[in-house]
Amino acid sequence: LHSTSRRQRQMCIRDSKYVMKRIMTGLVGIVLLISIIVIAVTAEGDKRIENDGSESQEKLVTIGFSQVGAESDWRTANSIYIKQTFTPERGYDLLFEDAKQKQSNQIMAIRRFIQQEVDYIVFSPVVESGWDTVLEEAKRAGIPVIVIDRKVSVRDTGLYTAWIGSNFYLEGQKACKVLNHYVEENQIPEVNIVNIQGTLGATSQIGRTNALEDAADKYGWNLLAQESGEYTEAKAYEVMTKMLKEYEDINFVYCENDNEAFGAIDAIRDAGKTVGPGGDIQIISFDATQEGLRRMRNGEILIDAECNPEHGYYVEKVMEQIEDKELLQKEWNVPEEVFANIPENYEIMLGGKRYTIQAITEDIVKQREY
Ligand code: GYE
Repeated sequence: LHSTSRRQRQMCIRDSKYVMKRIMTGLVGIVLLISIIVIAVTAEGDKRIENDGSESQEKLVTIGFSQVGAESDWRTANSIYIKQTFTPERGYDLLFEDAKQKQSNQIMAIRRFIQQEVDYIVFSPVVESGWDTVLEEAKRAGIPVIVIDRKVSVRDTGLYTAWIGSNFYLEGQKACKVLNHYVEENQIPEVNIVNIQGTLGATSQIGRTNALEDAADKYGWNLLAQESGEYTEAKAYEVMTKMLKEYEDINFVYCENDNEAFGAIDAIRDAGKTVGPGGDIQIISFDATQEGLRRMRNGEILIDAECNPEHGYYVEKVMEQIEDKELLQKEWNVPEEVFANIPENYEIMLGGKRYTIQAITEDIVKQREY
């Protein structure tokens, strides 16, 4: 019995050892399995966090944007449209730099963008010349350059991918044609016009000034004086004040943007003269900003050729074409209108094309965003 019981005990012990071993093996297995699952889940989680971080950063397209400055209402609107287009929510990281109207600041900004290895460089050049070197550097770095608003004049047009902006000469031609219409209708015997120019050397200045010079030749206007108002209200006030002292018989001022028009209007009034219907001097302007159109509605401005500042949409279109490796278009002209303080719309013909001159209304002023 004893031996039996011993054997039985031994068997029992063996059995329980066996059972224990099985349990232990099972436990180790479970622990191992749990550990593996925990490690796997954690790793997956980590990976997901990593992915979230890097993926969204990877996805953001970096744009280095060098803006001319903040010299005018038009410029402010242009900056707003760029900032509204290139937001992080829309997949962009916009590096916005204000050059304060200095080309040297723009060149420095572009060099910084190259160092930062941005995906695109977008800029509005303050003047046309002097860009070859820095654009060659961008090209060597393989960064596409999109020029907006004013143009660059470079030896090799391959130094930039595309340009988006206005036909400034056409804007000037339209304004002059409307002015001629006004002169004929009102039987004004003599046009004594002064020209407050934009920033000298800027494409917008060159186009608008050339259109006026050509129109003065064509229609026989006396172009009394030309001087830059640097696209600012303050400078235009100064220039107009000086011109009024020099010439007594000015009856038209051709300002190359709205802010210059505002400065000129103040100078005219401070000199004891009047603007608008029945007044001494009539104002021609460009941009058609909200304030410009409001002043037209008030009678202060006679003609305002619109300059469309909404470039963001087109910049994005160009980028899409670059991404798809199918750049269809190098030069993009934005659509624009002409407004005048007239009772009714009418049409003009220019280069075989028809353009509507819009009579200013309260609705047009209200609809204008900036
Ligand atoms: O008309 C003026 C701005 O180049 C089109 O620059 C741009 C001009 C715009 O300062 O208001």
